[in-house]
Amino acid sequence: MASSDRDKEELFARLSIEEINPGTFFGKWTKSKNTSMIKSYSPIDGSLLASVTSTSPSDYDKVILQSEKSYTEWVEIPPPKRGSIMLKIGQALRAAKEDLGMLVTLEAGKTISEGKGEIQEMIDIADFSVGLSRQLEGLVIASERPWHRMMEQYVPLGPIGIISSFNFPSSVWSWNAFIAAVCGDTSIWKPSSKTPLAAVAITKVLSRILEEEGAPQIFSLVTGSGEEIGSRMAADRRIKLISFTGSVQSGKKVSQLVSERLGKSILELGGNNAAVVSDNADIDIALKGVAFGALATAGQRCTSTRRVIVNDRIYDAFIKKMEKIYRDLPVGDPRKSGILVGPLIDESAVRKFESAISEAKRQGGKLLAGGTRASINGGKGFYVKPALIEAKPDMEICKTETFAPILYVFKYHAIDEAVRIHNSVPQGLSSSIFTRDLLESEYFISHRGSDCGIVNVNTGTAGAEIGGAFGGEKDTGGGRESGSDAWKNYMRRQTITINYGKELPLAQGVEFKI
Ligand code: UN1
Repeated sequence: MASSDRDKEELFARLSIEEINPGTFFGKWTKSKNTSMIKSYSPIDGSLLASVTSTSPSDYDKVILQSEKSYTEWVEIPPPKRGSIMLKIGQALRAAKEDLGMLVTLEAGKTISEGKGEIQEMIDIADFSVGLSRQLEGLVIASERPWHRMMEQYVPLGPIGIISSFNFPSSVWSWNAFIAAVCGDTSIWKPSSKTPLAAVAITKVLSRILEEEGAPQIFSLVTGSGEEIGSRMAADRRIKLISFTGSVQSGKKVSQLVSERLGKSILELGGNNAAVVSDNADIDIALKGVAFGALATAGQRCTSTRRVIVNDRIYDAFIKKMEKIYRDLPVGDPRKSGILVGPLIDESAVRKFESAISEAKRQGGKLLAGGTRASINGGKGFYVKPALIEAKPDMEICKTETFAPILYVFKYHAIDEAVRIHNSVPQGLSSSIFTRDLLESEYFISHRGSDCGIVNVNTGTAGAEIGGAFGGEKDTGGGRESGSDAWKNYMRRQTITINYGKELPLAQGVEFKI
């Protein structure tokens, strides 16, 4: 446990993190001159962890040129060989799991278990990418013309850009970077300015493995604000795909810049996820699933449960139990064992939490538990007592995503009403129903049910495995990353027709005599 300055110093030494870190990597580390410093503060106690030099415009160009050059070498390595390098990367991450997990705890304020879980998620996607490296398959399609064959294959894109968010400072990047790597792409990472250290530490681990393997440096790093570097990347034609994780508002700007140049994008934007708790639910499972969904990462996940829709026959009993969970919640320093809710990322997140609660009250909501600042670590750090609010589904505040632990509770009578409430928000990432009734569960997962990209039964909205495609509909942006066939986003599709005959028959029976 990095409880003292000495522990922190030792951790930083093992991860080769300095007091002032270069924030630019393009095969070598560079501290850009005359640029602003990005200061990484720990939300645990507000202390300065270290600083990172942001990337200057001329160094940004060097990064792109190096990524393009690395691509020309990397793309010539057969995919299964790329996979065996990813195997080594997965092993290196296993070896560094404790240290990297602790860094995520220090920088993002996650509990120890969640910090390690985040590194495990990277290891999982590294393993997945190894298998995938031998399964980048295409199709053979029946041709309508004699002596013709049609095929479909996927070829690499080139350098791609990944703009990641503070709440998953490493794993969401790896969903993109590792899959793109076995597909043959190189990647340029711009992490959140709230969590640049995790990105520096991870890039150090990975660049060492690539060097040992004699592979080109395919994982580059740039740092700086979204407005500057993020927008530059989005508008840069040399970056074939932008994968963006963040707010709906920023996602719309990124999407406009990318589509202006007809580039590709993957958008993983906000969620406003709900759980339906039926009177047929196993109540203990439902309580745990809803609580984890609402409270993990202090409600700062895209997948966090923000609304719970409870059947009126069990409403009172369920809410009473939920209130007790909220009243007894261990909020505190996330390095301590037993703590379930750590701090929010910064002061502005606390302010947004407070103003959403006042707004909810103004719109008719009733605060059942929590909803105030919590004084931990002598008032330093950004802790709050998660809020449980009885509300009405049509309240405007319940349709917006506040990136903080606020759970709105609604009542329903019939399942179609629950689904209507569920789908009545602009966002569409994750959803869940707790029920042991097969008919209800089938209804919820059918086209009549949840309108989200992720639909769960008897497990909460948060905590997806890497094996499935991750992403959502409506304002969530429609992107898919991580498992399943999301790899296809990191390649371009070619439809190929081969004539191996002695004539030139035309499709659709068209005649053309010369
Ligand atoms: C996010 O919040 O951006 O499903 C990603 C989950 C995690 C990933 C969340 N595996 O909650």
